[in-house]
Amino acid sequence: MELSGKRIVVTGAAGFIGSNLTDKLLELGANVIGIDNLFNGRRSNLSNALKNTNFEFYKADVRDLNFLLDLFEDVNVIFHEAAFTSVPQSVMMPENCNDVNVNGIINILNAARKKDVENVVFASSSSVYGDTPTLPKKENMRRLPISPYGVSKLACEAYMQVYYHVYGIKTTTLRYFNVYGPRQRDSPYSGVIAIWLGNIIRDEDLVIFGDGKQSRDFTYVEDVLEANLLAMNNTYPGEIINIGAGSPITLNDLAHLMVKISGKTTLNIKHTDPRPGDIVHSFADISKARDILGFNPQYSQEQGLKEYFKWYSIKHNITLGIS
Ligand code: UD2
Repeated sequence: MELSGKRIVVTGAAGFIGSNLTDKLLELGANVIGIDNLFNGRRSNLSNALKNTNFEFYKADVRDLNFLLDLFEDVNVIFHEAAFTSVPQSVMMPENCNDVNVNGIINILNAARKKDVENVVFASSSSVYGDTPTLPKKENMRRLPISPYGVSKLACEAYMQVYYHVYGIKTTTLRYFNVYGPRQRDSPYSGVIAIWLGNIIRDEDLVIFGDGKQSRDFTYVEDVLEANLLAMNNTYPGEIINIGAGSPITLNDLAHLMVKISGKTTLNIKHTDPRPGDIVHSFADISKARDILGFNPQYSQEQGLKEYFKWYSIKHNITLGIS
C-alpha cells in the first residue's frame, strides 16, 4: 500500500497502538500528524517518527475542539486511538472516562464534518460486549458492558454510526480484542501480557487471578495495524467490525506459554482471588472483518509473543532464551 500524498491524523499517537500505527503509516509514505496529551502516551514511543520529516507532533487534547478544527485542514483520514483506556480506572473515575472518550469522539467527528475529512477510523473495544455468555462474539449480538469504560466505547460506536448516517462521514469502527505487543506499558492497569512480560524480566512469579480457566482472544498489534490500513478502503462505511486473532487461549495456557518462550522455566505460576467484574471468556468472530475488509490475521499467539519478546530483548539489550 502506497500512501504518499495522504495527510493522516493519528490521535493518541504517543500511545501503544497509536505510535505503532504512526510508524507504519510513515513507512508507507504518508504525511502523519500525531496528537497526544501525553497523559498515558510517551514521547519516547515516537523517537523514530520524530526523525521523519513527514511527521508533525502536537501535545494536545482531543477535547480541544478549536485545536482540532485547525488541525484537520486538508486531512484525508483520521485514526482515533486516543482514549481513557483502563477498565479499572474507569470504575474509579467514570466521569473522567466519559469526558475523554465520549466528548473526545464528538469533537473529532464534529471537526471532521466541518473540515470535510473523508474517513474516520475508531478504536473500540470488545469490552462493549460485557459478560454475555454467547461465544464467539458477533457484532450484531446484544451488548451489555459491565464497566464505565465499556459504556463509553459503546456510546462512541453509536456516534460513529450516526455521523455516517446523518452527515455522510465514512466511519469505520474496529472493535479490538485484547491487543498486545511492543510499547504496551507494564503497569497494574495494563494488559496481562505486558504485566507478565515485566514479571518474567524481573524473575518474579506470574499471578493468575482466579482458576485461570478464563480465556481471551489476544491479538498481536501488527494484525491490528493491518486492520486499520484495510479500514481506509472500507466500502461499507458506518459498520462496526471485530478485530481479533479469532483463536482464544486460557490464562493458564498463556502463562505456561510465556514461561516456555522466555526459557525461564523455574518461575512459578501462582493463583490468587478472581478479579471482581472479570469476564470469563471472550473471543471474536472475525468473519465480518474477513468479508468486508479482507482481514486475515497473521500472528498466532505463540508467534506474536515471540515477536514481542524479541523486540523487548533487543530494546533493553537483555538475553531471553526465546524458544
Ligand atoms: C478488557 C477488554 C479489552 C480492553 C482492555 C483494556 C474485555 C473482554 N476486554 O480486557 O478489550 O479494552 O480491557 O484494559 O472486556 N489477569 C491475571 N493476572 C494479571 C492480570 C490480569 O490473571 O496479573 C487476567 C484477568 O483477570 C483477565 C485476563 O487476565 O481474566 C485479561 O485481563 P486484562 O486486564 O489483560 O484484559 P481484559 O480482558 O480485562
